[in-house]
Amino acid sequence: MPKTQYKIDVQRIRKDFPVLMHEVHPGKKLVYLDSAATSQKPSVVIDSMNDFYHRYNANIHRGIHALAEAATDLYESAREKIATFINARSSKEIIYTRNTTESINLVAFSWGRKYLEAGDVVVLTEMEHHSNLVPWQILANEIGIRLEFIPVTDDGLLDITVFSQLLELQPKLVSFMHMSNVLGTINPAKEIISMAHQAGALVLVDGAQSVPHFAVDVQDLDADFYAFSSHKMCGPTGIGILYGKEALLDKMPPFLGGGDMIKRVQLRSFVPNDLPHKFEAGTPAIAEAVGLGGAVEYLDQIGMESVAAYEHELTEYALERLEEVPGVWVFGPSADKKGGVASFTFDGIHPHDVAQVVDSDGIAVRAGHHCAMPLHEKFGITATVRASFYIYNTKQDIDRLIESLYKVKKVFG
Ligand code: 7TS
Repeated sequence: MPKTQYKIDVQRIRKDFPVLMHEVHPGKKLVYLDSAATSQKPSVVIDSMNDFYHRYNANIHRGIHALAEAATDLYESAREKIATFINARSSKEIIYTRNTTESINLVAFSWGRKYLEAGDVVVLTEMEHHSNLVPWQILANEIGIRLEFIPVTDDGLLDITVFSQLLELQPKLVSFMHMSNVLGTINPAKEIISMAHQAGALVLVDGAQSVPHFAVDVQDLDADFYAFSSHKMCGPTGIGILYGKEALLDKMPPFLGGGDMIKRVQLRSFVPNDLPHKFEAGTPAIAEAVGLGGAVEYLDQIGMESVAAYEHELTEYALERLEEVPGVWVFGPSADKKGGVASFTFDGIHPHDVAQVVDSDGIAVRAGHHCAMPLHEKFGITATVRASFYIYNTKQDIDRLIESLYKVKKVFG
């Protein structure tokens, strides 16, 4: 991330997140360093959902009554905000799903089953989250597609030389994470997409860790599909997004069948609805869409350039301070190539033990394989401790973590 000026008043931002005011153990105020798992929610998001249930609750796209129209307007205007946020050409290219996982499964199920045949190559990477591995493994078992992987180097980067060689296999699809949830690596998405396109492949990007943390422009990237989750970007759980180029989505068969995704149904046949509704079967997460719209507005007001620059400063500081602790080994590249994630091991101490001791100090970190077992295997470990940062974290939060790590050393050292 480039060094840019930012205009973030972190103390003011912290006041927007009610959960940060609470003590999680007596006398221990929460230090939340687990935003890569899920972010905290600002009051504007919580209030927008409460307001929806207090004043507008109705099902969408079906009633003619005033509330149904208001609910539909709110649901659709959130879609417009999301389209603008990632610079999609049209809100028809924004499909509401449940999360990143469902967005990727939608592409595998609908596009994959229509366009992939036995022997076709899909290129993934060794750093993927399970949600961008298992859907393709299911297709490999079912159809016989062949999976190839861009290797991860020792310093946590994708090996682009091997990627160019894999492109000689003429893959149908390349799918990779924009930012790693374990290493923090920000992958060179534009370069990978352009190389894949030159080789004739389509590209799906897992944006679960990128959209919340830096500006993403799907047109500039020229991504064919881009998946992300609301809950990691200040929005509620239960809703996610699949962006897809209209021409591609238009030709894809529906994912789930049922109400709302159809124009007409007869006993033995149906006519699918237009985009984006073709992919939204059944009553969707309406209040959650409203909440996500609020989250997008909130992030937009802070400015994604400022979010990225502030998190970069925190990450640099965290890596410096972690290096001071004897026995701590941080994975992934240097701060200039990564986002706000620091995963580490602590000599001879199990990550779960580390997490438990720091929790007693009110500090929330995650310990485990972070749904990236193959990546951990690659590094010869089964688990790491992960601290991840967002706009509401401070350097004092990191100081408290470091202090607590010295305590861990005392207990287990
Ligand atoms: N892709 C990446 C890069 C992720 O980090 C995650 C969630 C997902 C996909 C799946 O997102 P979901 O919203 O569908 O669950 N990552 C994590 C994590 O690192 N800790 O908890 C969830």
